[in-house]
Amino acid sequence: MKQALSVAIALTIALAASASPAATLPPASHAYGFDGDLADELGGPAMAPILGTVHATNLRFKRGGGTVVDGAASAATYSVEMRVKLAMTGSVNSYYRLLDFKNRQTDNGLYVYQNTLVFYDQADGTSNVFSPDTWADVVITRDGETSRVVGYVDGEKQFSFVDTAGDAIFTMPDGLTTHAIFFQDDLDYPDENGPGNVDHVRFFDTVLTAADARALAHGKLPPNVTLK
Ligand SMILES: [Ca+2]
Ligand SMILES: [Ca+2]
Repeated sequence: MKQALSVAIALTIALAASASPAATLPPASHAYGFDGDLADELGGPAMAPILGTVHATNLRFKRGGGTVVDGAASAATYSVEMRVKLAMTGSVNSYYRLLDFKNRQTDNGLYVYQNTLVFYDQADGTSNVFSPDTWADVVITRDGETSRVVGYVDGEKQFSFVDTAGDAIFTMPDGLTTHAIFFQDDLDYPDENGPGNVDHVRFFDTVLTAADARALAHGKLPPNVTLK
């Protein structure tokens, strides 16, 4: 009886937890856990590392390297989440590329600069949210209807701007697929990058909310994702 009661209590607690109004994340469109391989958990195109090696739980890339995927991002309306650790982020007066949208043809894009999330040359985030060699959860969203781009670090909003220039629209170099390049810098104003690790990258075809970004930063998984 005592055992039956405890089972009943456990069931009640479980039901209460599942019925709580916690944020429900939208499903990811592509998910890369880098847990020993480069596959998209959701069956899409695989990542292709550049000067990078996949380890048991993450991908490690050298200075000048990163990882690239074609056909995973939707061009103008999307969210991208990445959990990243850069060896150096603010110790020198330099930019560190996080994401390139234009097939390396422009200096514009998403960087860390002096421990701050920056969308060059549109918007700067809060100072000193990154630390060298420390994991951070970065989310960028773009709404194709309003052109609004929002950036988050560890669930906190960093910047918001209207991307009338289209700097955050993923280009289609072959006219067919989008091209997302992580950590490797452009050819226009190059070499703004450094070594680091990426634990996972997730794409969404929707605009995540601040609550979604916070949930991801706290380790909540999208409903169709299992790899962290
Ligand atoms: Ca650059
Ligand atoms: Ca991982």
